[in-house]
Amino acid sequence: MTEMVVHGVPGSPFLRAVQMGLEEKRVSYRLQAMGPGDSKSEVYLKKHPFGRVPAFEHGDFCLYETQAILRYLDDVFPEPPFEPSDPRAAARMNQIIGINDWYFFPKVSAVIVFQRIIGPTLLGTATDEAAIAAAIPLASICISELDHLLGSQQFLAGESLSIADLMLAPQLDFFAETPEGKSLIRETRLSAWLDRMNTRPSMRATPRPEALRRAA
Ligand SMILES: N[C@@H](CCC(=O)N[C@@H](CS)C(=O)NCC(=O)O)C(=O)O
Repeated sequence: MTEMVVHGVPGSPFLRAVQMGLEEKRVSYRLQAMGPGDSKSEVYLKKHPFGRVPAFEHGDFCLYETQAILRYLDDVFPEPPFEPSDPRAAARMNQIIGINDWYFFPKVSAVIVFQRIIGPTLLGTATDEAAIAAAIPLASICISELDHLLGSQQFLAGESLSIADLMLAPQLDFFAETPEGKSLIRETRLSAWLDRMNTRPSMRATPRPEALRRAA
């Protein structure tokens, strides 16, 4: 089979979402592990001109943007399906991906997880408490809305795993390492969903590096 390669910095939730997708499909792949600054290197920018991770290769086909990669995997390897056949469930999945990509990751997790864990642990920077405080209102909206959309379902877009779960589980698992994330998620149904996700072999096979697993 043509080799699949995923480039990324171990611990990145977007990278982990793609790795989980590959694990769920039981497809073998090679992880090309990068260091924190490598995403801006001349070589890597040829793969991903925006300098983000992950980047993906399937033979001579190169792709970036996590949801595009997961949708491609789902088209190439149909079982188990990652996209609900019911139009409303599929729309919910897409809505949740949008919440992650537009609100939760860039304005909440990238601020709070960076300030509490990545900066102090990997870069030796001090925590900016004001930046965290400014992100809390939107963090509350994100968590309460995701909890509402999950409702009593097993998975975010219904009764089976979808791209929404693959993208949100690594994000919320990392966010839950921060005191803010822990306290926001604790009383919601997302907490049990995250526990269920954490029992899946795809999450167990893709743990964050030890340094990023310590509670902030
Ligand atoms: N829209 C992109 C977002 C990817 C992204 O922002 N990844 C983060 C890591 S989780 C990143 O690359 N941060 C900058 C860096 O590592 O240099 C996707 O879906 O793949």
